[in-house]
Parts: sequence; structure tokens; C-alpha cells
Amino acid sequence: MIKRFGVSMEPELLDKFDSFIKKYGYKNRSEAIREIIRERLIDETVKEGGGESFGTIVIVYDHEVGDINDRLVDLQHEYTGLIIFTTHIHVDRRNCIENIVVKGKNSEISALAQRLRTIEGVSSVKLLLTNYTYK
Ligand code: NI
Repeated sequence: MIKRFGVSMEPELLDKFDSFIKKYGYKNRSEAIREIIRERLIDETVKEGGGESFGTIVIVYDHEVGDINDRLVDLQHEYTGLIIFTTHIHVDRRNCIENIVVKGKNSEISALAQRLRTIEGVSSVKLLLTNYTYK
């Protein structure tokens, strides 16, 4: 069942929203609002540590900093129940990208992402979670 409700907003914001809808090919405002709400609720679920998700953690690091390769391998071996696979890209002489695909509790995925952030030489950690329990 679908319920209707009214939304009020400034005309400038609505113009920007309509441009966004057109750019990304949404059928209408309702469809776009539903997707944005779902995304936001997933973020909240992650923050609260509830639920399970498939996720991807993308890290960028300099492989010449200290013993970073050993630290990254050791850390990933602590999470063998969470990590499905990892791909490694040699970007240039020093920089590497790893794409770590995970499935498990949001709280554990967030903890792994946070630990990756604290490793010296890691310059970027992006976490994307897809909570398949949301309709
Ligand atoms: Ni590399």
C-alpha cells in the first residue's frame, strides 16, 4: 500500500530537485523522494549498528609507508568471516587501491572501515553499504 503526504519547500530548492530528477532519470518526484529516504535510513541503520548489509570498502594507500602491506593483510585476516574478496589495483609507483567486498553486520563492517582509517599511509577510505532488507 502506498500512502500520500504533502511536502513543502522553497521554490529554489524544488527547482534544484527537479533538475536532479531529470539528470538521474527518475520517473517523478515521489520516486526520487522514496529513494533518498531509503538511502538516508540505511545510513541511520549503519550508524546505529543494526542490521546486515553487503558492502564495499575502497581504500587508497601508499604501499611504501612503513609496514603498511603487512598491517593491511593482518587486519583483513582478522575479518575472514566478513570479507568475501579483495581486489588490488597498482595505480602508480606508490599508490594502490583495494576494493574490499564484505557481507555481515553493519557494526562489524563499520568497525573494519574505521580500523582501516587509522593505518598510517591510508589516505582515503570510502564505505558503501547496500542493505537488502529495505524495500
Ligand atoms: Ni599495489
